[in-house]
Amino acid sequence: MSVQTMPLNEATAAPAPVPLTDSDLKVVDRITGWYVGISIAALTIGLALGVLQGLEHVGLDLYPYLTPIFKSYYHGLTIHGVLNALVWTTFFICGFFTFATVRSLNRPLRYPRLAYAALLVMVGGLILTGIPMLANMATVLYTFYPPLQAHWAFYVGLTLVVVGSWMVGYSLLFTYAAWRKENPGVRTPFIALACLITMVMWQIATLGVAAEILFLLIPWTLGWVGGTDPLLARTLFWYFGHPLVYFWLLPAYVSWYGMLPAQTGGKMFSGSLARLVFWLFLLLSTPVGFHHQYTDPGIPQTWKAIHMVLTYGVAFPSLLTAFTVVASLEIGARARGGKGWFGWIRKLNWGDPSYTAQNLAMILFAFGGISGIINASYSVNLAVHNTSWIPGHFHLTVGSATTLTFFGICYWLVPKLTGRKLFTKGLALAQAWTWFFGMLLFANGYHLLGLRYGVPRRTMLGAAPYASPEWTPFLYETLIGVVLLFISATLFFLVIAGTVLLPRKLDRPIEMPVAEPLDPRPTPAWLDTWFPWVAGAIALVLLAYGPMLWNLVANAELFSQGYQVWPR
Ligand code: HAS
Ligand code: CU
Repeated sequence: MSVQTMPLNEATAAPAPVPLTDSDLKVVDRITGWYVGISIAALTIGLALGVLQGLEHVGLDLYPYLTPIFKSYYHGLTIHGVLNALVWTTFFICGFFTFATVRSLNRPLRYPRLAYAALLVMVGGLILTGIPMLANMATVLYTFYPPLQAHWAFYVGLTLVVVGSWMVGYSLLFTYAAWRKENPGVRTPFIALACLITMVMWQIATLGVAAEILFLLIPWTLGWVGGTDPLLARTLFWYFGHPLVYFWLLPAYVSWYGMLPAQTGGKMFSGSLARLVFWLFLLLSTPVGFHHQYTDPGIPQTWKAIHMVLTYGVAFPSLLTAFTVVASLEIGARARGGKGWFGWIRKLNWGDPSYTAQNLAMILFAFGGISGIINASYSVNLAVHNTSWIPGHFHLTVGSATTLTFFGICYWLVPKLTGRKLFTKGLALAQAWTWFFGMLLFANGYHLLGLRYGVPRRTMLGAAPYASPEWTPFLYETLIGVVLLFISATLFFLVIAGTVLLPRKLDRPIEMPVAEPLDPRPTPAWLDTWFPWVAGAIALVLLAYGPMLWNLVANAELFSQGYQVWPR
């Protein structure tokens, strides 16, 4: 008996399930195609600027030669951060989730027009953000900390991108509600449940940045209020900023748990554990933001300590993931003849670029996770905060766990959406491996520079008068990493462009990979119940943020004027 089709309460009169037709699938594929296309276009520009930053750090500043377009290192750094960290991720995730949820529920979108409207709002927001950013009127980096002040359109555009992503979430939740009515008592399929939990977490998280932009930044840039309160703004930002990193990570987990085992002949080690991990992220992702503000004055140590403890709590579901996902892959490798304690690793599906990219992403994430756990310590953080250690950490996480996994997903999703063969397996494999080695060197160099020499982050190191010759070997290590990453990025665009443009039809249709659980029995009902988890998440946020936010709002002083300190 199939797990997902067994009604637990057959007496309930439910509306008949709505079948998923080819034309419904076309709608979803079209929407997904737009999101994925836009995300890759944004990444192209973003990665090119990353190369310029790497070169600047070894004293090769190319920005003076590019002045008609890119005015300075900081202009480039802003575009790099916004396009890679905010646009590539958010657009890709909205497309991937729409695709995966509909297929997982096996039901059409409840309101396709809402999904189209969401896409339009997000694109409108992107254009509005992009114009002042490209015009050097919003060189405020991707965290846009006040009192740095961007053009108002930058903030309004970002707000629209967030509102559009909410609409994507509503579109999926309405679809789920309709599915639930038609399938009372049936366990939600894992992939759909995991996407929906992530979207609900995103709704809670984005309240912080929405409040920051709407109540503080927009009135301030439009001159409606005399100034702003940087500490309150930073606190609202990081309320959002930490769960933002899990919004980047969890789609990779959807794939690692729900899809990747099937790509190497394995099974999901435990369906219950996989669900528990996602619920734990809903519960614990948000009330940890003060770990980004350990050095901020004005927030008492007690609150920082509480958030530290909760941060160690939210690392726990990732530790569970490390063990269970590896076990799921091992099942596949052993079924393919793998033997020994570690010998089975050779039998994983290393010939498939989609699989390989994601497995390499997981290995890099093991290192990125370790540096995260180091950051999380209140005392050790003081040694690494605002140093190049932090970009070392986040290039292994969002730049590898997320990005390399999304590349791997593209290697089956783009052929699926276009009906064309992947161009070519060999190049795509080379892409994954060059990213892996490039990022290892790049991140290792950055971690060491930050830890040993306190090399600052967000800084034009090539022009720093305090630069020391001791930095040089590590900077050259990062440069080799940058060159490999440049080769890798070029290969990625070649593979995608070749797949989309060359008329080489698929021999066989591709389906979304879906990993079956090892134990086919239904997971316990409490792992398919929203109320306690959502209520718990809200309660924890209120406890961990409520008193401090209340205090900051009650004592808010809109004293700070805006600054535009960047070179024009
Ligand atoms: Fe972080 C700063 C703490 C995870 C991203 N983080 C950042 C910033 C970014 C970022 C962008 O506590 C900079 C923000 C800025 O601009 O200022 N981070 C953590 C902790 C975790 C963590 C505790 N971060 C992430 C993820 C990110 C991300 C995920 C993006 C996707 N981070 C911090 C802190 C700061 C910070 C402080 C502030 C620093 C400062 O001073 O400013 C944890 O969630 C990590 C848990 C992960 C693990 C790893 C599990 C391993 C797995 C893979 C297993 C695979 C294996 C290989 C073993 C415990 C799941 C198998 C191999 C085979 C062959 C089969
Ligand atoms: Cu964080």
